[in-house]
Amino acid sequence: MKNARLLLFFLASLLGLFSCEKAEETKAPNIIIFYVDDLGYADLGCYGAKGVTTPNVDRLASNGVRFTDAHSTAATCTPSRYSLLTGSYAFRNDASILPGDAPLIIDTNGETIASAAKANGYSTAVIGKWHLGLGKGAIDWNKRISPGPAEVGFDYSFLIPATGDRVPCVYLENQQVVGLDPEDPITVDYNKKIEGLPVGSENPELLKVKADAQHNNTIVNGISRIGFMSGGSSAHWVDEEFPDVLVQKAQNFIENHKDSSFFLFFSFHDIHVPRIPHPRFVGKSEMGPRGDAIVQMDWTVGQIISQLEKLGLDKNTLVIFTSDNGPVLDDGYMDQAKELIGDHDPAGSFRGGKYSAFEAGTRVPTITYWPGRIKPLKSDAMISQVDLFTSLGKLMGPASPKGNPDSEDILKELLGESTTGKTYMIEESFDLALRKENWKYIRPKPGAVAYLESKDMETGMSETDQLYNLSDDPGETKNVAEQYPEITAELKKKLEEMVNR
Ligand code: NG6
Ligand code: CA
Repeated sequence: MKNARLLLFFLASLLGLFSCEKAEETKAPNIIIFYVDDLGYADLGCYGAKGVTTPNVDRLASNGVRFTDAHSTAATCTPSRYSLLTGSYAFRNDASILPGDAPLIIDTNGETIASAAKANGYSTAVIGKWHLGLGKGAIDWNKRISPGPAEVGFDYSFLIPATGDRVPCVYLENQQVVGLDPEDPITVDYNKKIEGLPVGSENPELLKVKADAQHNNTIVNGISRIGFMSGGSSAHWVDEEFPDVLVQKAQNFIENHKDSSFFLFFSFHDIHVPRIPHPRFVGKSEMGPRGDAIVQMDWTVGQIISQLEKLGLDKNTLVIFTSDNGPVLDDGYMDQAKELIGDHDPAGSFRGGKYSAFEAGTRVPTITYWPGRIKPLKSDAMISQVDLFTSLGKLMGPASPKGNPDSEDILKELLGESTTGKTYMIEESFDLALRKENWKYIRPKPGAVAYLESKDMETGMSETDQLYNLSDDPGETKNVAEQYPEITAELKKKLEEMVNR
C-alpha cells in the first residue's frame, strides 16, 4: 500500500514535471530583428570584410544560418522597412525615401509583423530609426504624435523619427519628444529656413564634418542636416550617444518582458550618415568613421546578445540580423569613406550599391541565429525581407497574419531546414527588377539621376531591357537580353503579372 502510494506520488510528480517542461517549450519564441542601415553585403568579417572586424556578428553567423542570396526588398530605406513590416512590396504604396515630417505610410487598419505578434500575446517594441512617417501631416512636435508605431502594433517605441541626417534631431519615446522644454517648442520645415539655429551653408566653421549642399541645413550637435528646425534645445540628441542610448532602451525592454514572449525590432542608426561614432570606437577600424561605425554596430549586437545569455533567453529567441539596403560611401558628408576604403569592397563581388538596381542594392548580409534550434549552415536560398511577415507570423502562433500574396512562407529557410528559397523575387530601386532563380531582369527606365552620377554611383537603369545570368556573371557585367529574347520576354511578362496582381 505504502509502495503503491509512493509510486502514485512518483508518477504524479513526473507528470507535473512534464507539464511544466511543456509550458516552457510552448512559450512562443522571442524574436529580435537587428536591422542595420546601409550595411553592404561584404561589410562583415563573416562575409569577407577587410579593414574592420565584427566578432560579435561573426559569432552569430558561425552558429547560425548565413545567407548568400538574401535581399532587402528595396535599395533604399523607407520602402525596405515598409515591406519588412507589412509583407507588401512598397511600390504598391509608392513608398520612397521620406522627409522627416512626412505622414505615416503604413495603413493603421492593416496588419504588420508587430500587430501579428501582439495578437499572439507578444510584447512588441521598435527601438531606433523609424523613417516610415508619423502623424497625418503638419506634425505638431510638441504634442504626442499619432498615428505612429503604437497604431501599427508596437506597444513601446523609442525612435529616431526619420534618419540621423534629417531634422528633427530629437528622440521620440512613445511618440512624444524626449526631454522637451515646453518653453522652447520645436518647429520643423523642409522647405524654408527657420530663424533660431545656425545653418551649415552659412556657418561652416561650426561643423564637425563638412557636408554637401543637400545636407547643409540646420546644425545640431555640430552636424548640418537635411531640413530646418528650431527650438527643442534640451531635447537635441547627441549623435555620439546613439549606441549607448539605444542599447539601454533595448535592454530595459528585454528585462521588462523577459517572462513573456517579445518581438523587438532593433533598428540601427549605424552605419548611415552622418557617421559619428562614440569616441571609444574612433580609430577602431582601418577605414575611418564608416569602418568605426561598423565596429560600433557590432558592439551593439554583442551587448544585446550577452544580455539574452545572462537572462537565459538565448535558447528561446530567434535573432535575425540584416540590412535595409546595400552600401554607400559618399552619402553627403565628407567623412573620408572613399579615401580610406583600402582594399575593402563593401559590395563583395556584386555590382552597384545603395539606390542601385544592380544586385548590391538589395543583396544584403543576413544571418539567423537561435542556439539549440538552428544549426550552422551557409544557405544559398533566395529569400526576401518581404517574406518575414508571413514566416514570422507562422512562428509566433495561431493568430497568424491574414496574409499578403507578396509575402511567402520561408520559415524553413530561416531556420536552416530548407535551402529551396523563392523562385521569383522583385527587387525595387528607381524601377523594378525581377529575379527568377539566377536570372535577373531589369525593366527599362530612361532618365538619369544627376546627384548620384556626380558621386560615381550606378543606378542600374537603362533605356533598354537588361538580363543577367548571375550563375556565371554575378557581377552583372554582360547584358544578355538580346541573346536570350525568350527569357527576357518571359521575365518581363511575369514581372507585369506580379505588379498587377
Ligand atoms: C537621400 C539623402 C541621403 C540619405 C538617403 C536616405 C540627399 C541628396 N541624400 O535623399 O543622404 O539620407 O536619402 O537613406 O538628400 S536611407 O538609407 O534612409 O534610404
Ligand atoms: Ca538605409
